Amino acid sequence: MAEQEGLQYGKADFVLMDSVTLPEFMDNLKLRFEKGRIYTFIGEVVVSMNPYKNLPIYGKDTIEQYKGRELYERPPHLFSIADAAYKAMKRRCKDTCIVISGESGAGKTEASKYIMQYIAAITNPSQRAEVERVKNMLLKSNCVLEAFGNAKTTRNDNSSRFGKYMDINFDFKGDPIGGHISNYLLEKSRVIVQQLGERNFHSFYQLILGAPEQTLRSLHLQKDISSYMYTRSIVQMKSSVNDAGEFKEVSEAMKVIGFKPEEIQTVYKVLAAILHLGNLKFTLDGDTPLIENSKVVSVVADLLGSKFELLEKALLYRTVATGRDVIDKQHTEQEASYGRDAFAKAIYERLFCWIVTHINDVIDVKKQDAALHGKNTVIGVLDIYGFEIFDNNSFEQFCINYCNEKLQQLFIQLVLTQEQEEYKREGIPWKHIDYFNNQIIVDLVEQQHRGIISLLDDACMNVGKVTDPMFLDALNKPLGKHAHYSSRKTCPTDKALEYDRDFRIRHYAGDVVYSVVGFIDKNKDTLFQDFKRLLYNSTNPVLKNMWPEGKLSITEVTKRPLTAATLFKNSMIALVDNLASKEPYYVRCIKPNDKKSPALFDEERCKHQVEYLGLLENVRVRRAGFAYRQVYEKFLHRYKMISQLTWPNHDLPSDQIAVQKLLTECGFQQDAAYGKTKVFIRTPRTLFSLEEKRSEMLIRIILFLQKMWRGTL
Ligand code: AD9
Ligand code: MG
Repeated sequence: MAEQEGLQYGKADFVLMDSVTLPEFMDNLKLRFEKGRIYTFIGEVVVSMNPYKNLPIYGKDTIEQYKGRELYERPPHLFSIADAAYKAMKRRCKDTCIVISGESGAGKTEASKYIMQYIAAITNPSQRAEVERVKNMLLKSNCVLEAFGNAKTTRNDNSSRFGKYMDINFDFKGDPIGGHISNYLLEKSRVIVQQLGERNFHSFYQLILGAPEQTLRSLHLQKDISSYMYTRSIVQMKSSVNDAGEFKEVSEAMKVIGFKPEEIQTVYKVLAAILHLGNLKFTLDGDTPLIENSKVVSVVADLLGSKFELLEKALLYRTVATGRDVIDKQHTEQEASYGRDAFAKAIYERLFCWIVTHINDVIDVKKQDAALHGKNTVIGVLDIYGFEIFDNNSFEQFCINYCNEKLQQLFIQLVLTQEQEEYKREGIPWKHIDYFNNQIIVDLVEQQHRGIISLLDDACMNVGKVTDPMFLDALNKPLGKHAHYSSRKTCPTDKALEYDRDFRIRHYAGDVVYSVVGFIDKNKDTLFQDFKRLLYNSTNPVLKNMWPEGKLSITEVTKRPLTAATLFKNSMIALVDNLASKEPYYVRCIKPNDKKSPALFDEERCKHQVEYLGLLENVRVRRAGFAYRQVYEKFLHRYKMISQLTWPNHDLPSDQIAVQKLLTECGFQQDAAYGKTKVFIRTPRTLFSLEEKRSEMLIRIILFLQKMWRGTL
C-alpha cells in the first residue's frame, strides 16, 4: 500500500477505502484533487487527474525521492510507475510497457513526457556521451512530433492527432541506447478543414508566425494566417501559446536530431506548398474546369521542384489505362477540387511519416550495436489519442474510438479477466467480480465479413457506385439488431439520428453518433497516380525520396491498396499483441472538467469516467486479490535461506508444504494463500519484509563463507 501522507489528503490507494462504493471512490478522488494530490494508486495502477495548472512535483528533488524506491514506499506518482517499470526491466530483464489511457485532454501526453523525463534523469550516472546523445534525441523528438502531429481541438489546445508508441531500448547496465517510434493514423483531413473553434496542425502557424522574413519571402508566404484558406478559421488561443517561439524551438530540435539544412528547407517548402494549394481555385469554362489563379500553380510547382505545366496537368487531368491504351481524362470541377485536397493531405501525411522515419534512423539501435550491448530490454510508452465525442463525428473519430475500445479490452484482459481466471485455475477461493466486457463492441467494428470495417471495405470495392447512404443501408442489414449499433432506420423513434446519414455506436465510454458522410472517400483514400509521379520526378532529391511509388507508370499500378480503416485495424491488432507481450503498467487519466479549470471538480463528468474506465471493478479485483504470486519452486529458490527448515534444502513432502512452513515461521500465514502450483501473497509489505530478511541472510552467509575461506572460523 502507498505511504500515507496524513488523512487530510484522503487515501493514497483506493484499495484502502472503507467500503468499495462509487460515492466513497468519488469523495476520495475529489478530496485529493482539491488538495493538489492528483495521483492515487489502485495497487499498481496510477489514477491521474489533470490539474490544469503547473505543480512543483516534477523537479530534481522529487525524482531523487522516487529513484529506486518500491512502489508503496512513496506517495503515488507517475514516477512510481516509471520506476517500477524500470526496475522490472533492469532487475528481471523483462520488457515492460506503460499504457496511458483516458479521454481527450485528460493528460496522457503530459504524463508520457514526465515519464520519459524521469527515465532520462535516473539513467546514465556515469554520463557516457553516447547515452546522453540518445536521451537528448528521445526528449527532443517530442517537440518535433507535437508540432507536426498536434492541433487545437475543442477538447484540448494541444491535442495529439496521431497515435504514438515509443520503445526505449536499454543495455545491460540499464542505460538507454536507442528507441523506436511507431506512429498511428494521423488525422490528415485537418489539413484541409477544421471544425468550428479548432485549428490546423501547429506547424503551419509556427511557420507563418515564426519564420524569419527572408525565409517567408523565399516561400512566397505572408506573415498573416488569415491569408490562407487552410489556416484562416478564427480561433481564440491561450496567451501561453507562442507559435513564433515554438518555431525556433522546433527548428533547433530538428537540427539536434540531425535533419540537414536542405531537409529542413524541404519541410518548410512542403508546408508552404500546402498553404498555397489551399488558395488554388477552379473555375468553369462551360463544363471544363480551369485554374482561376495560375500564379499559385507556379508558386507550388516551384516549391515542389516541379514544372508549371506538369502540375497544372496533374490538377486538371488524370491518366487512366483502358485496356492497352493510356489516356488523359479531364476532371470535373468536383474531381479537380477533390484531387487538390487529396494532394494537400497526402503530402502532409507523407511529410509526417518521413519525419518519424528520420527520427527513427537516428535513434534506432543498429544491429551491430545491439550485439555490442548484449541483451537489450525495452520499456514502451503508449500515448495515443483519447476517446472523442464531438458535435460532428466522422471517420477519424470512428477510428480513434475503436482504438480506445481495443486498449480498454487489453486492460480488461490483463487486469480484470486474467487475474480472476488464475485464482479459479489455482483453486483459490474467489467470488467473481462482474464488469462490462467491451469485446462485443470491438467485434462489432473489426469482425471479418460482418464488422463495420469489413462492410465499409465492401462499399469501397464498387468505386463510384456506392454512396454514403447506401453504405448506411448495407450496415443496417447485418447490424440492425445489434445492441451496440443503431441508425434512424433501425430505430425509427430515435430523433437524435438523421434519417439517411447517421449511425450510433454504444461505446464503452458513451454513445457516439457518427455521420457517414465522407466515410467511403476517407477509407478509399485515393491519391491520383499523376501526383505521385509528379513528386517522384521532383528536382528536389529529398521530396523525390519521399515518393518512391511515383516510379510506377499507370499500367504498372495494378494492386488495389489496403483501405485506411483496414490498415488502421491491422496496426491496432499488432499494437495490442505487442503490448500484451510485455509486462504492462497502467496510468488511467481523468479530466476533471470541460472548462480547463484547475479549480473545478465536475462530479458528473468525473463519475462517468470512473465508471467507464472500470476503476471500481479494478479496486474490487485488487482488494480481493493478491499483489504477488509465484510457483512454489521458484519462491523457495529465492527465499529458502530465510528458514532453517528450508536451507539449504528441505526434506518435507512437497515444495508447497515447505513454503507454508517458511511463511508460518515468519508470521505471514494470514497474508498468504496456497494454490495448486503457486503461492499467493496479498500485500506488497509482506514481500518487502521477505526481501529484507533475504538480504540480511545473504550478508550473513557471505560473511560466514569469507571467514571459512580465511580459516578464521
Ligand atoms: V488528447 O487525447 O492528445 O487530445 P491528452 O494527451 O490526454 O489529450 P494532454 O496531455 O495534452 O491531454 O493535456 C491537456 C492539457 O492539460 C495540457 O496541455 C496541459 O495544459 C494540461 N495538463 C495535463 N496534465 C498536466 C499536468 N500534469 N500538469 C499541468 C497538465 N498541466
Ligand atoms: Mg495527447
